[in-house]
Amino acid sequence: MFGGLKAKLQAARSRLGSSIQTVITTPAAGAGAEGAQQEPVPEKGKPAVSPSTAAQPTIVDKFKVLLIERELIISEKDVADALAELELTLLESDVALPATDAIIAHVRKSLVGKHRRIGESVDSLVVGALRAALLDVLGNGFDLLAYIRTHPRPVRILFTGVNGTGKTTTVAKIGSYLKKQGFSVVIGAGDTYRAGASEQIGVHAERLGIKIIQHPEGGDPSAVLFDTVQYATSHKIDVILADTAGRFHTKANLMSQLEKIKRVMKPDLVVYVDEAVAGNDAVTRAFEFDKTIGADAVVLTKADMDSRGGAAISIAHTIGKPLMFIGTGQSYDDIIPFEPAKVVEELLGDA
Ligand SMILES: Nc1nc2c(ncn2[C@@H]2O[C@H](COP(=O)(O)OP(=O)(O)OP(=O)(O)O)[C@@H](O)[C@H]2O)c(=O)[nH]1
Ligand SMILES: [Mg+2]
Repeated sequence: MFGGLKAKLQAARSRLGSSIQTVITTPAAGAGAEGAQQEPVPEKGKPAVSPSTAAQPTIVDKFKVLLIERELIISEKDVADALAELELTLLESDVALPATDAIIAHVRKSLVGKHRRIGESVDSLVVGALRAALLDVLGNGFDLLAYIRTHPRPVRILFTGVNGTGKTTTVAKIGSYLKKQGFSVVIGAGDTYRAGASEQIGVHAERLGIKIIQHPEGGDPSAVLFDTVQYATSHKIDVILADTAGRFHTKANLMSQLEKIKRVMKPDLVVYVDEAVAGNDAVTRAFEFDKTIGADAVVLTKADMDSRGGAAISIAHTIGKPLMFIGTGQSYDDIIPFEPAKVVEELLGDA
């Protein structure tokens, strides 16, 4: 998952590290580490130590483990090239422009200026800056289990999004996940539009042993979901998962159908589902859906097929709504709650 982005971030990390290393070890570079980079002042009567005989930085000094023992001052200029490369890397990885700008600004703010971090290596300074910047744009995620535990039952969750992104599969996966966590679940087959859609979700529900409410194809999806709410209420079910037909936000009639579903079903959460592989398109569509119909959280599917990771990095920051789950395959267990700290450790880890 996001292997390409991980490799690129590793390269950016080394590049930033060596830019800072240059500040420490090269006398002429930047404002530099005061003292550490200055030529030794010759004592009166003694010859100056020639550069060739002065202690050269060892290989250990040059890489990662050089300790910053004095006040290090990194100027904007010292890291400008490395930051420009990082910016390009993020954009190439399909990280949306506002998220890229935020990451660069955060890293710059962390690195430029004075540092008095005795014993800290250059690499950990850089990793700390990247970690903080990524965590900043990733937000807090969304703890669905905590949400369900703290809200009146049945908790009503409506899934929306464009065609073929994995809504139905996600409904099944989340149904399975919640069942394993001990919650009772009912699925509403709200896609009465696409041929075979109701049958598709019916097969999932049967395999998972989850109750499903269905109407004949071509019926009003609001009516199906109304019945689903009635069933859940009378049977004291914890969670309603409502599937819907895929649609684009530009289709006014289909969006007004979704408005009607919302009025009738009164969802507690509207979850926008898109595929991580769509990159920037997913971010743009999520933004449009949120504007048109509203979205409380996002699920990104097909992360297993996405090397670039751009959508996952930028979607929460760009639309201002948390990423809740990531889909990582076609099996029911291939879904993971989105935990920003874990994702950042994975991206910046040495493995
Ligand atoms: N690799 C991978 N495939 C997935 C994932 N999630 C869904 N899929 C596949 O994507 C395809 C479409 O999934 P659906 O769940 O039918 O998508 P949908 O959004 O309900 O589609 P419509 O109802 O037609 O709009 C299926 O072949 C799924 O198996 C995922 O996380 N990883
Ligand atoms: Mg579907």
